[in-house]
Amino acid sequence: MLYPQESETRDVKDLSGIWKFKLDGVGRGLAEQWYKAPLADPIDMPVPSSFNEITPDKAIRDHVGEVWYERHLFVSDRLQGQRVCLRFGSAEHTATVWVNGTEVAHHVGGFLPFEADISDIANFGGNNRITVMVNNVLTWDTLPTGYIQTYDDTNHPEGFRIQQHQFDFYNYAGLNRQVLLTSTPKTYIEDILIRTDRDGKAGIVHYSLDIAADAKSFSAKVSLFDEDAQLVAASTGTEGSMTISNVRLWKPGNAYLYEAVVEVLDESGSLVDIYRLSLGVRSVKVTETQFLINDEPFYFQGCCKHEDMDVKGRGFDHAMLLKDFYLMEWIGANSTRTSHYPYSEEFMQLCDRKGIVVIDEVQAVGMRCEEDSTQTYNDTHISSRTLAHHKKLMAELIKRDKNHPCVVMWNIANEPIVNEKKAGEYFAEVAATTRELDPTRPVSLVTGDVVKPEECYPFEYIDVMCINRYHSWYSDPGHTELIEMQIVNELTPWHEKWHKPLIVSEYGTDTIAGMHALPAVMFTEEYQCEALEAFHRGFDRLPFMIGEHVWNFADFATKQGVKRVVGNKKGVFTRQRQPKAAAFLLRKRWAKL
Ligand code: GCB
Repeated sequence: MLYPQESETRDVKDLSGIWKFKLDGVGRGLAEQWYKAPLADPIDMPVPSSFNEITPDKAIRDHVGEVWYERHLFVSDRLQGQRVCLRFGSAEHTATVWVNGTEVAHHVGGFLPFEADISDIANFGGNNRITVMVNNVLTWDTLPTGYIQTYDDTNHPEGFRIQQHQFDFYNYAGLNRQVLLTSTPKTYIEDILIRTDRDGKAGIVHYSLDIAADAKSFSAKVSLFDEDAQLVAASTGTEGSMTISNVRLWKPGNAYLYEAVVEVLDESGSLVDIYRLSLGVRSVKVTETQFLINDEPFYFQGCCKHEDMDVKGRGFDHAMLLKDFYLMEWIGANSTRTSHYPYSEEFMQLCDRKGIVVIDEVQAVGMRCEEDSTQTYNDTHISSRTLAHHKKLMAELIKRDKNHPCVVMWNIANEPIVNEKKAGEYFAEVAATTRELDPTRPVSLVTGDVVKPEECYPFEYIDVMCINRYHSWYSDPGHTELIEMQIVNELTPWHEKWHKPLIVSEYGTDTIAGMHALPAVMFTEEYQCEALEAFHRGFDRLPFMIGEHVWNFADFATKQGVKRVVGNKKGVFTRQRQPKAAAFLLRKRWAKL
């Protein structure tokens, strides 16, 4: 799915602003057809933003179920005859959209974009009512997974229910990314697939175009420009290859981007549609002990992140986006993982431009059934329905992110239960689907489970092992002196079993900024530094390690619980993006690596 863009033939209107909003306390809006008329007694709500923390109302913050958004939109007469769409960057987690009372889209799966074609029903030259119902409920059939807990006792009022889930970030919901009104001609470039190769000093760019056509005859032309706007190659047709002699490669920390200008022309040679796509030429390969980008060994260094901030929750914000990039640059990060869901398209574009390498993770998180002893992979928990949804989300993610040079690997899940045989069968299928959709990138899976390597069944089907470890935190609390030995003793057998390279994809300690102790104790800044240093001594002894991602870039919100003090405090920056002592330590280490 192409990112919306303005061009000679396309328009984009940003619908960010204040929308109307209404909580659907007991879920009667659909039955009462709230989409048929303006919402009764709405309040104001910003878009994009999570709705949870905008008001002081606990009922809104903790709401489980449906919420409704509405706004009026003037659609210009000029757009008559165009393909006019509403495009949602992300609605968490399920959304239904109506325009003037008619349903135009339904999408399951937050974090990924979807659009609604309103060309045939929009009131051109007049006002239109957009109504969106967003549901934040997670079930065993959705990703992330979750379930609704209800109570049948005298300690809870009738109807009391909570959303249970086995993941460690706040279930912020709503219209979290921009909503846009887009228009293209009816014959338009629907999708572009770019794959790149190298041949000596030359770069080869293979392309294939999907053109949605309402006219039978058209021709396509692709021109490739370098960063100085010089034409370096060109081709015609909906499929082809172009050669760039003396190619400038896209490299980590040194990104070079070409621009493909794709044009569709009618029989008389007049322009019908035009789209400009940034692309980078680079290769990715995995050996038993190395991750090669452009045939050079690459070591992943950086932090995992979250889309998380005060007030807006997971709401998209340009200022925070850039703040985080400047801090990633300052700390010396060359990579990140989109833990635990696809990040905004704007984030991916910046990674392309700044040369930040990305492990792109789908929202397969919380895949654990720990409330009883039942197996996780069965028909009542993680079932064939979850698997079908998982594959659909992989397809949507790959469709969205396939052309980003920054994306070097697809991560198909974070910390699912791995030691059931059925986990092997489940992830064999997800990995196969992923490879079928994109044979050019390796596949990884993250485990945090301390099991015997041979009992991590999904690892048979992936290319890179990602392992999360919290020595001296969740195990042996207080004993940082054990970390180096445990890392070496524990990780070596994983490589001996699987002969695949390994990234420690999470390690860290909760740390309250400004808390100090000597000797160090848990939760102090000294303890975080001591632990990270000990991990690093271990990592430096393991030749099959290809990366270290600290958990986490910044403190972030979680659900409330006895293990969390106003959220997860494992950030090396605070939630307001101020450095803890560990940030300086990492900056020093990563400058040297
Ligand atoms: C993990 C999870 C991450 C948590 C982290 C922690 O293994 O992948 O989502 O936030 O541990 O801090 O416990």
